[in-house]
Amino acid sequence: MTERFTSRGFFGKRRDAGTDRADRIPPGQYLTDGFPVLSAGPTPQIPLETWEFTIDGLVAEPMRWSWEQFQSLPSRDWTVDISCVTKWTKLDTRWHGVSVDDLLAAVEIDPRAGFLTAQSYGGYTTNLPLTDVVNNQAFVAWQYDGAPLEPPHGGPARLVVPHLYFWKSAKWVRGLRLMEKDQPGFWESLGYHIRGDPWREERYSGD
Ligand SMILES: Nc1nc2c(c(=O)[nH]1)N[C@H]1C(S)=C(S)[C@@H](COP(=O)(O)O)O[C@H]1N2
Ligand SMILES: [Mo]
Repeated sequence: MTERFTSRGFFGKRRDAGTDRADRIPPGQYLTDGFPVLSAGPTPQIPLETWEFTIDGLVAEPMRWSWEQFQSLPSRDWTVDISCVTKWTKLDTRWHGVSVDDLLAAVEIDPRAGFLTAQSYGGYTTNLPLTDVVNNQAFVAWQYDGAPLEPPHGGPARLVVPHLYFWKSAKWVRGLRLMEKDQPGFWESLGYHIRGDPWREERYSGD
């Protein structure tokens, strides 16, 4: 079902690890070694016994995983650079989790679906085109730097879409809803850019 996206070489373009660090910092950003916490509300407490992850919307049959089922999906380590619209960039962040490709492989996507909304425990949402989450560009992580992801940073699990501003990386993610049209999420409805590419400085709507 993802073959309509897979043969296009320009997705998932990765900056080489050998590149000078300066070349990895998007325009207007500064480097940080810290890991600031940015949350629009309180950190939700989600017991693993009740945690679940759902893919629904424009799919033949919605799919749902318990925590235990989710942990048994194929997962791997990821090392990625992240950039927040508040202007910090952090290089070589280390995560462990499952690719969105492997999650989408579990459902039959309606051909009309072109976008999705990531939905979080606590009510946060953010919208993404499907083309920005396939081909190993995005993953759902439950470990950061070799340890369980801390709740303030989105634990038990968060979406990570490293090539877009970090507001697209929904913390406490509980599912993906596939849609025909791009529907602005939380920050996007408040004037942030609909896509949020840091290399194009897509910070606010109109940029
Ligand atoms: N559920 C949820 N996800 C969220 C947010 C939020 O408020 N709620 N903030 C976003 C923003 S603006 C940023 S920059 C990053 C911050 O992640 P961090 O707190 O781990 O640095 O999470 C994003 N994901
Ligand atoms: Mo942010």
